[in-house]
Amino acid sequence: MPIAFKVPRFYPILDTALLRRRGCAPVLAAEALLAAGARILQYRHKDDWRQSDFDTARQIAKLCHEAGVLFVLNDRADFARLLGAALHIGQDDLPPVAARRVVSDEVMGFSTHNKQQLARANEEPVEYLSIGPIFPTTSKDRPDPVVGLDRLRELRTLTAKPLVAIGGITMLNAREVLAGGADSVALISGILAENCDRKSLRRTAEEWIRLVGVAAAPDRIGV
Ligand code: 3NM
Repeated sequence: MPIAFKVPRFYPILDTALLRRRGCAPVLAAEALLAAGARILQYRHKDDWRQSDFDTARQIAKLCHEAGVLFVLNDRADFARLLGAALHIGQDDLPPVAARRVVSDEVMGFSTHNKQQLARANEEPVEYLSIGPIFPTTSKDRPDPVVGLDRLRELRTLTAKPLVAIGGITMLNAREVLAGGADSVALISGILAENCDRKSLRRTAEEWIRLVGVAAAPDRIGV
């Protein structure tokens, strides 16, 4: 398992369902994000996987690999292994210990939504945790109850692992989320520009990077 993993502060997620609804091609969106300077990129496909979805993931994995950017696949340990990708799993996926046996040497992230889950997840063999939804979101089916900024500050103290905040994060609230103790902000709708052309997507990502920075947060000491 990689040690001392640091999660980049700007964590864009390409959600295939939202991209389709907005008429955005995932590979073009990935290219724009990489051109802007993203250092991590997740591919999230919640529908049944077709060969074309796997091919798209493979193309994006290759682009990330060439750019030295961490490519993260959501949910599917088997496909992550085939692509040499990092893996992000949720509470209803393969448990972390089992997933670790599939993607032995890759970075793994694990979603949590409340205090109990976060405390338990802290003991799991994963490199980073996520917590959310911080604010109301329309990008996830049946989201858990909103965590909010006050509880984020409280939950931060439960783990020294890198903590990614997700859910309803926008350019207006992102800095408060980081000030609340998150190491990174993960974004689905926030990375989409009004128009899905390469230039607009790149400009939006550049704006995000100017706002939150791209580098990983420094080590957290004494948590
Ligand atoms: N996971 P947006 S909230 C994928 O609570 C996801 O773990 C969440 O999308 C969690 O940035 C969420 O558009 C949706 O709000 C994030």
